[in-house]
Amino acid sequence: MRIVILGGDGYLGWPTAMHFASRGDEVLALDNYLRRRLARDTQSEPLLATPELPARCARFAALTGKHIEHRIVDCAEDGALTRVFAEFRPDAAVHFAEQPSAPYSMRGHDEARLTLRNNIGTTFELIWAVKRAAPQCHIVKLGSMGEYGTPDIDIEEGWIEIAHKGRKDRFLYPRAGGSLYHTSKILDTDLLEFETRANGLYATDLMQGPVYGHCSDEAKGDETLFPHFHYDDLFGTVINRFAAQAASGVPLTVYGKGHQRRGYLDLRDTLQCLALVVAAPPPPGKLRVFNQFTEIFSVLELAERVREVGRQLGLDVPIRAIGNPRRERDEHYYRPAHDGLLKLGLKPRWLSDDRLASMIEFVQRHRDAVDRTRILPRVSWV
Ligand code: USQ
Repeated sequence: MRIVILGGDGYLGWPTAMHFASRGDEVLALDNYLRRRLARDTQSEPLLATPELPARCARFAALTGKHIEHRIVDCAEDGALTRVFAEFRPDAAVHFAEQPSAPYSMRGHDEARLTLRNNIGTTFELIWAVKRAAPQCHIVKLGSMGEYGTPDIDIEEGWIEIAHKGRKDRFLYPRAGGSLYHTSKILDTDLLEFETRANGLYATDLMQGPVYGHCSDEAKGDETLFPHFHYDDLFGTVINRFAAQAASGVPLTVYGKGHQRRGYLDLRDTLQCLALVVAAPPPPGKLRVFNQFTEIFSVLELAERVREVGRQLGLDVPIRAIGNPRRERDEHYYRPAHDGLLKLGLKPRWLSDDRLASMIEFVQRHRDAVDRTRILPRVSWV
């Protein structure tokens, strides 16, 4: 297949590019290095300085003989994607080209504005590129489980049937984001739903939970092919952060009581989900939604798992509850459905001690690069 990846330099985009290229697909990775720039601007650079796309693609080709084409392009720029799509004619477009951090989006006016403009702008341009240049192309957009918030009822997969005054209809599941970032994801889901319905497009939205892991199999252990590993408060997700904290002797930063529950998945399972979804496009005209996670944990359960694995590695890993910088419930009901991807064939990898140990050991090898000043939360929305 011909697969274009928007945000092909990112934590998920780069492993996705390697994954499809390894299978023999023709892959084009697009990126404008926005995430690298935002990380520099906020003193939140990843643990290792990852090579830019030309060097990564060359290294991957030398290691595997597989080719990843790349282009430095701003996906939100007027018409840029349409020009790329007219030339490349993708069968599928995987859309990661969004500002992905909730704390970054809550830092101030400029960060909120950038998040909103970039995330809606890239989705808008993608939809028009498909409409104008590749109408059969399957749009696979990364959504977020955080779009739903933590309602006091079961969360369905994207759609819910509502009975009201004796009549029934199906609607997008009600959503309530916990940050401006999550709200931007709600808006782009609504945009994609409308355009899919109005124009008979092929589209899937993946409501993904926080991802963990420092590498995917396709990197074959070569650290120059690992994705950006963020352990900072802005771009690091919680399990990666806890692994880095355990490795560098920083107490695990549990926000609030730590009872907040989320659905998590291994980076390698993100790749598995994408491959399954791309192989089975939905019928045209109706947005398909999957809830993309494999296991639910509370933050405290995660901290205890990391402490235990740290202990097995001979590390003393204290847990420190700190005031929650976010406005989120830490006691709540949480029962989201997630059958769709399992029915497509997903074989989940459960969070294992081995995976946690290899993440901690990875950070230990680069312990000197850890900057402790970027671990405690620097942004509060309370
Ligand atoms: N948390 C802590 N301590 C920390 C960091 C986080 O207790 O040091 C807590 C947070 O308060 C939250 C949970 O861990 O309750 C998850 O936080 P996170 O930073 O791992 O994830 P989040 O900000 O929600 O965002 C991440 C990705 C985002 C994706 C989202 C999926 O950055 O792109 O959309 O996960 S979800 O969380 O389901 O919305």
